[in-house]
Amino acid sequence: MTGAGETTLPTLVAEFTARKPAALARALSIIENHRADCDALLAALHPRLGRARRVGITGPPGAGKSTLAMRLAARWRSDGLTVGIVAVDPTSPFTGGALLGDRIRMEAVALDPGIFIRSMATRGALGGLAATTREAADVLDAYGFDRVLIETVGVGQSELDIARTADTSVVVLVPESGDSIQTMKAGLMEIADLFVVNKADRPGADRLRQELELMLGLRLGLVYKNVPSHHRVDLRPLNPARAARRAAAEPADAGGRWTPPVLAAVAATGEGIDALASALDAHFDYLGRSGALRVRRRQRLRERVVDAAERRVRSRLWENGAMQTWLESQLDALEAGALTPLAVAEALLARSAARLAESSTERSPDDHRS
Ligand SMILES: Nc1nc2c(ncn2[C@@H]2O[C@H](COP(=O)(O)OP(=O)(O)O)[C@@H](O)[C@H]2O)c(=O)[nH]1
Ligand SMILES: [Mg+2]
Repeated sequence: MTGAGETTLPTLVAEFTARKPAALARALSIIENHRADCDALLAALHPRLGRARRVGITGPPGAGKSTLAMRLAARWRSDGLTVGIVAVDPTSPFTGGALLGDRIRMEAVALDPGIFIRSMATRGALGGLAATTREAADVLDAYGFDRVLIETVGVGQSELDIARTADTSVVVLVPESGDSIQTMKAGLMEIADLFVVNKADRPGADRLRQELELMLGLRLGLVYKNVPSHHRVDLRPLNPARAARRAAAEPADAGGRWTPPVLAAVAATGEGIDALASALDAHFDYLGRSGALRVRRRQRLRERVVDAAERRVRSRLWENGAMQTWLESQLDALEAGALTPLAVAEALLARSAARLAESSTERSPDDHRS
């Protein structure tokens, strides 16, 4: 193997195992650029996965996700935990925006070997942005970080896919996003294990919290579920927002359900970060106790196999151009009605069978995963 630059893959893995930061950076570059030995690298790291707690931070651009991530990382560092961060946010890269102005904090972070930040390029992610980000998170996990933070902008399916790869998903909203809540992608609501209303120093934060709690209460049916059935005298209709708030005060109920808490924060000053860290711990405890962690992680593995298989089928079908040419040759018959699209598809698969079954190790590195 030569794809790792001057070093061979076994050397890279050895240096990675010795926790050399340069090896970590190189491993991430191999993943990000889909270099030839990225599959072999991921295979070498696979047995080491699962130690880190993965936390996704998703929300609109400018909501304060990066600021929040830094605060959270600093908080975890003060508990003696190490933190790896992967950020996919073209609008405010980690090295720019808010954090560039905050020299002291950036320097403290840059000098701290217990924090590692990687901003992913969003252009030209060949295997799909979600796949690349997930693999970068794997690398950080394998390296031994206690916490892995994944920052994404909460727009688009790819970002939601990324958020879904975390153990815990935090959705960050700001008062300015209040009006868009109604139109907000249902997906964003669905993935949230925890809501943070950031920029609580601005007007409208309380209202946004109440709206979120109302939506949650209605969606989870807390109005009824929270009324104890044996308290017949207490059957007053409960305000859904209040029910959600009450349920989130003890988010994991006896029935094994988790009610996403709606927290307020001012990431810029660090207000609310302790409560967020505690809520994240509570969620992770809940995941462990309820068995949901194992379910989520097994689901993640299942999806990865499906992803990998589908990606390979697609590239093996079309990579050499012969099938395109053959398909072109069928168009006349299709147009004349002599052949059906389904029949041509079946014939195409039959013609590709040998190619589809080929092992990727028999292939040259450069047709890998295009
Ligand atoms: N007023 C206020 N501004 C904040 C707060 N948190 C972050 N910001 C600012 O919001 C802007 C965007 O922050 P950033 O973390 O880059 O947002 P991201 O795009 O979601 O990652 C920056 O100028 C921050 O300083 C907050 O709690 N209150
Ligand atoms: Mg950001």
